[in-house]
Amino acid sequence: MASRAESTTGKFVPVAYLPSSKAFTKFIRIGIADKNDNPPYFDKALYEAEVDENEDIQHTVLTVTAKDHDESSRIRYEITSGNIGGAFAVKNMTGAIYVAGALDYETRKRRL
Ligand SMILES: [Ca+2]
Ligand SMILES: [Ca+2]
Repeated sequence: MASRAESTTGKFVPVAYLPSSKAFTKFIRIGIADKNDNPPYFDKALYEAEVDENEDIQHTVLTVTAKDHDESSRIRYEITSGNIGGAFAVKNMTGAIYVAGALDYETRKRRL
């Protein structure tokens, strides 16, 4: 019988051979890597928040959260449209949307 040992690299390697035969057993461990083949999705179809027009810059309005079925996905957030005047910004790692510029109710009533 061949015995086995786990090497430091995580592969099983044969450590003993049958003395009277050239036959031996190899142990191979196969890891399945998760390919990034699923698109991320938000946990809600619509996020709503109210923000006062006098709110401080950097004030977090709400935090959006996206998920992904792939283990290998790293999600980054950005605002791609609708952010006229740069009134809002998002922290790309956390999805926290915060006030980035002066808000004026009369001119930016329907911006997000
Ligand atoms: Ca996958
Ligand atoms: Ca993905």
